[in-house]
Order: sequence, then structure tokens, then C-alpha cells
Amino acid sequence: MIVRHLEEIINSDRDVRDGDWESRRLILNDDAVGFSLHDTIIHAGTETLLWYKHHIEAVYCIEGDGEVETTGNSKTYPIKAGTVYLLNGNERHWLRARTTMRMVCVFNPAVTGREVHDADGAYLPGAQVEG
Ligand code: 9YT
Repeated sequence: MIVRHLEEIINSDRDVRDGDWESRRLILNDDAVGFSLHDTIIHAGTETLLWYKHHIEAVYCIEGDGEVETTGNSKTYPIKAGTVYLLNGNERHWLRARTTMRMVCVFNPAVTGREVHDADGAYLPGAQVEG
């Protein structure tokens, strides 16, 4: 069994900041369980284009509010504490935080921690084995 606390993650190499968000990676690919688990802060007033071409992501909002909009068909869904959205079709999307949002995110396959977002918002797999 693995037991960790958010306090150990903050300011470690599992605490990744990217301007609009800060992702505290509680479980990663190197834990070898097939998914990763992130406690993510999305800063108030930000609008971020995201595209997980190689991952399914579930996002559960536990604090704050905002909206998510899929590109292409342009559907917008409000988000508040208690809302979950599941990107089960690798949808490219805008994530907008009206207030600071805290999101619990699960990725399948697991994020390695070495992925990067490129200019069109895509999450490139980096050194990830599963692709
Ligand atoms: C909700 C969301 O996807 N935010 C970006 C976080 C980031 N991709 C991460 O690694 O948790």
C-alpha cells in the first residue's frame, strides 16, 4: 500500500505549475496502477485550452466555479463544486475558472509527469510508455 499526503507533494517535483494551473500529482505512472490522480488548482479568471489526445480524463470539481466548453461543436457546461466532467472522447476544450477552482483529476493512462501542453493545447505524451 502507498500512503501520501498533499503536504508531501506541495513544492516537490510532483507539484507542477503552468501559469493558469497548479497540479499536485498524488499518483503517477511510476506507481504502476494504470491511472494517475491529481489535485489541481485552476486560478481564478483564467481560460485554458486543453487537449488530451492520448488520455481519458475525469475532472471532479470540489471548490470554486467556472465552465468547460468543447471546441468544434461548441457546447458549454457550467462547473461548480460537485460537478464532474469526463473527457471520454479526447475532446479538445476550453476550461474557464470564474473563481479559483480545485479539481480532482484522474487520467487513464497514467500521466508520467513529463508531458507538456503544446501551443494548440494538446498534451503530448513525452516519455510515456502507453502513448
Ligand atoms: C483540469 C485540467 O486538466 N487541468 C490541467 C491539469 C494538468 N493537465 C495536470 O497535469 O493535472
